[in-house]
Amino acid sequence: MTTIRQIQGRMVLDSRGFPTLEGECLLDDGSRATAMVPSGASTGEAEALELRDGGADWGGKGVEKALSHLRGEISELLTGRDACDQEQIDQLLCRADGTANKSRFGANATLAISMATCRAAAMSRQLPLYRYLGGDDAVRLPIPLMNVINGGAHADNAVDVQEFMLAPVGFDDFPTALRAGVEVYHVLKKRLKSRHLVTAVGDEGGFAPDFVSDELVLDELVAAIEQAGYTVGHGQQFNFALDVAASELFRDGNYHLGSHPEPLSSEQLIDHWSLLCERFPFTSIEDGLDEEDWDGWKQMTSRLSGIRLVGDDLFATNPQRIARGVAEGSANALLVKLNQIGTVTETLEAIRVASEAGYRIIISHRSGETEDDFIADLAVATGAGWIKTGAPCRSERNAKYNRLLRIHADLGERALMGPLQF
Ligand code: 2PG
Ligand code: MG
Repeated sequence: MTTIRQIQGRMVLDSRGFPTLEGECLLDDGSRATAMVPSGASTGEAEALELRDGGADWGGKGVEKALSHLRGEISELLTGRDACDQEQIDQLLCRADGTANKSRFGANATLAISMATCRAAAMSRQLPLYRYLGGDDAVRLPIPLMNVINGGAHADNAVDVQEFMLAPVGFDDFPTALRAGVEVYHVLKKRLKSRHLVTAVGDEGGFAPDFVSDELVLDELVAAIEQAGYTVGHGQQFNFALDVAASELFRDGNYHLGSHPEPLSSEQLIDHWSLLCERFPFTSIEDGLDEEDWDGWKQMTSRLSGIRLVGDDLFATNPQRIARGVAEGSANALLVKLNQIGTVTETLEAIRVASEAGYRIIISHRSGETEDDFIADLAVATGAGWIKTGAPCRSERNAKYNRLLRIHADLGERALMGPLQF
């Protein structure tokens, strides 16, 4: 009954107005599911390849090639297979693609169909996706890391750090944590407005005003949290998280920050994060150094051991890169993005490898998103305890928050909040 009868796909638009892929999977029992693939802007070098057409149409961002793989070879490969055997489906995709980074089919093609198949299987079993993937123990809602100030490659301002996130860590359940984050977001908007700062939003729904230093942004966030009636500090209701996306700042062996006149070495940049961590309560700093600065990462991980140092571009959700990090003591947390690796099974494998090494797991959106809410279910299914999915603004971001609200309601009294280990 869970045999795949038909595989289809189409082009749809993402939140930036660029083409992306939607996969569709129809099973013999009539279950039919779709899934849409997101797209990054600050992409890591080690990510699986997102296949784009090039040329003039859609500014080179068309997905016709990936779509033709999906409708042709992939459809032939998967029709007649059991959708409940996700591992086999994904293995077939990897083998038939035959490259290390999905560059033949395109990771957009493989992921679209990997996720759609997973959803169709869940539907056929009449289970919500989080329970299909995570079983009866999938009851843990994630703490949302809410990106309220955007900079770097995600905004047209002078802020170096790509994401300043609120971490509502001191709340008992997901709806309350979300509410607190939303209230702070709205207070922040009023405060920026009253100072005649720009309140237009960046790609992930955060504000993108011009601030001249990280400290000033964080001072502003402290003030907004307090004005909204909440507490901030270690052991309090709110902490902070950063995504530096430092690979975007790295050139010729040094880090170039707009807020510093001279380029900084790895060590100097670690000093900078270290000072910031003394002044402000951080739970995590993501991509604080370049994706190939492995020596720097080792140093940073031992120096800032009290903070979760998150590898995004560094690991690219790739089990092999994660294994290297574990062996070398680089980073102690993993950012998980399905489209960095290109199948559901490999994503779960990346989570497994990192979890077994005691790394914190953060499930993440991309800056280019769709209304697809797969990652909300994935966060609950894996009990990750953390999700990063932007500001509570723009429907492609809120789709994930709204899905988590529904899952919370579905779980009722069984719902738990946050990671098992902080
Ligand atoms: C990141 C992501 C998501 P992008 O760097 O973590 O916030 O951005 O999708 O552009 O890589
Ligand atoms: Mg990142």
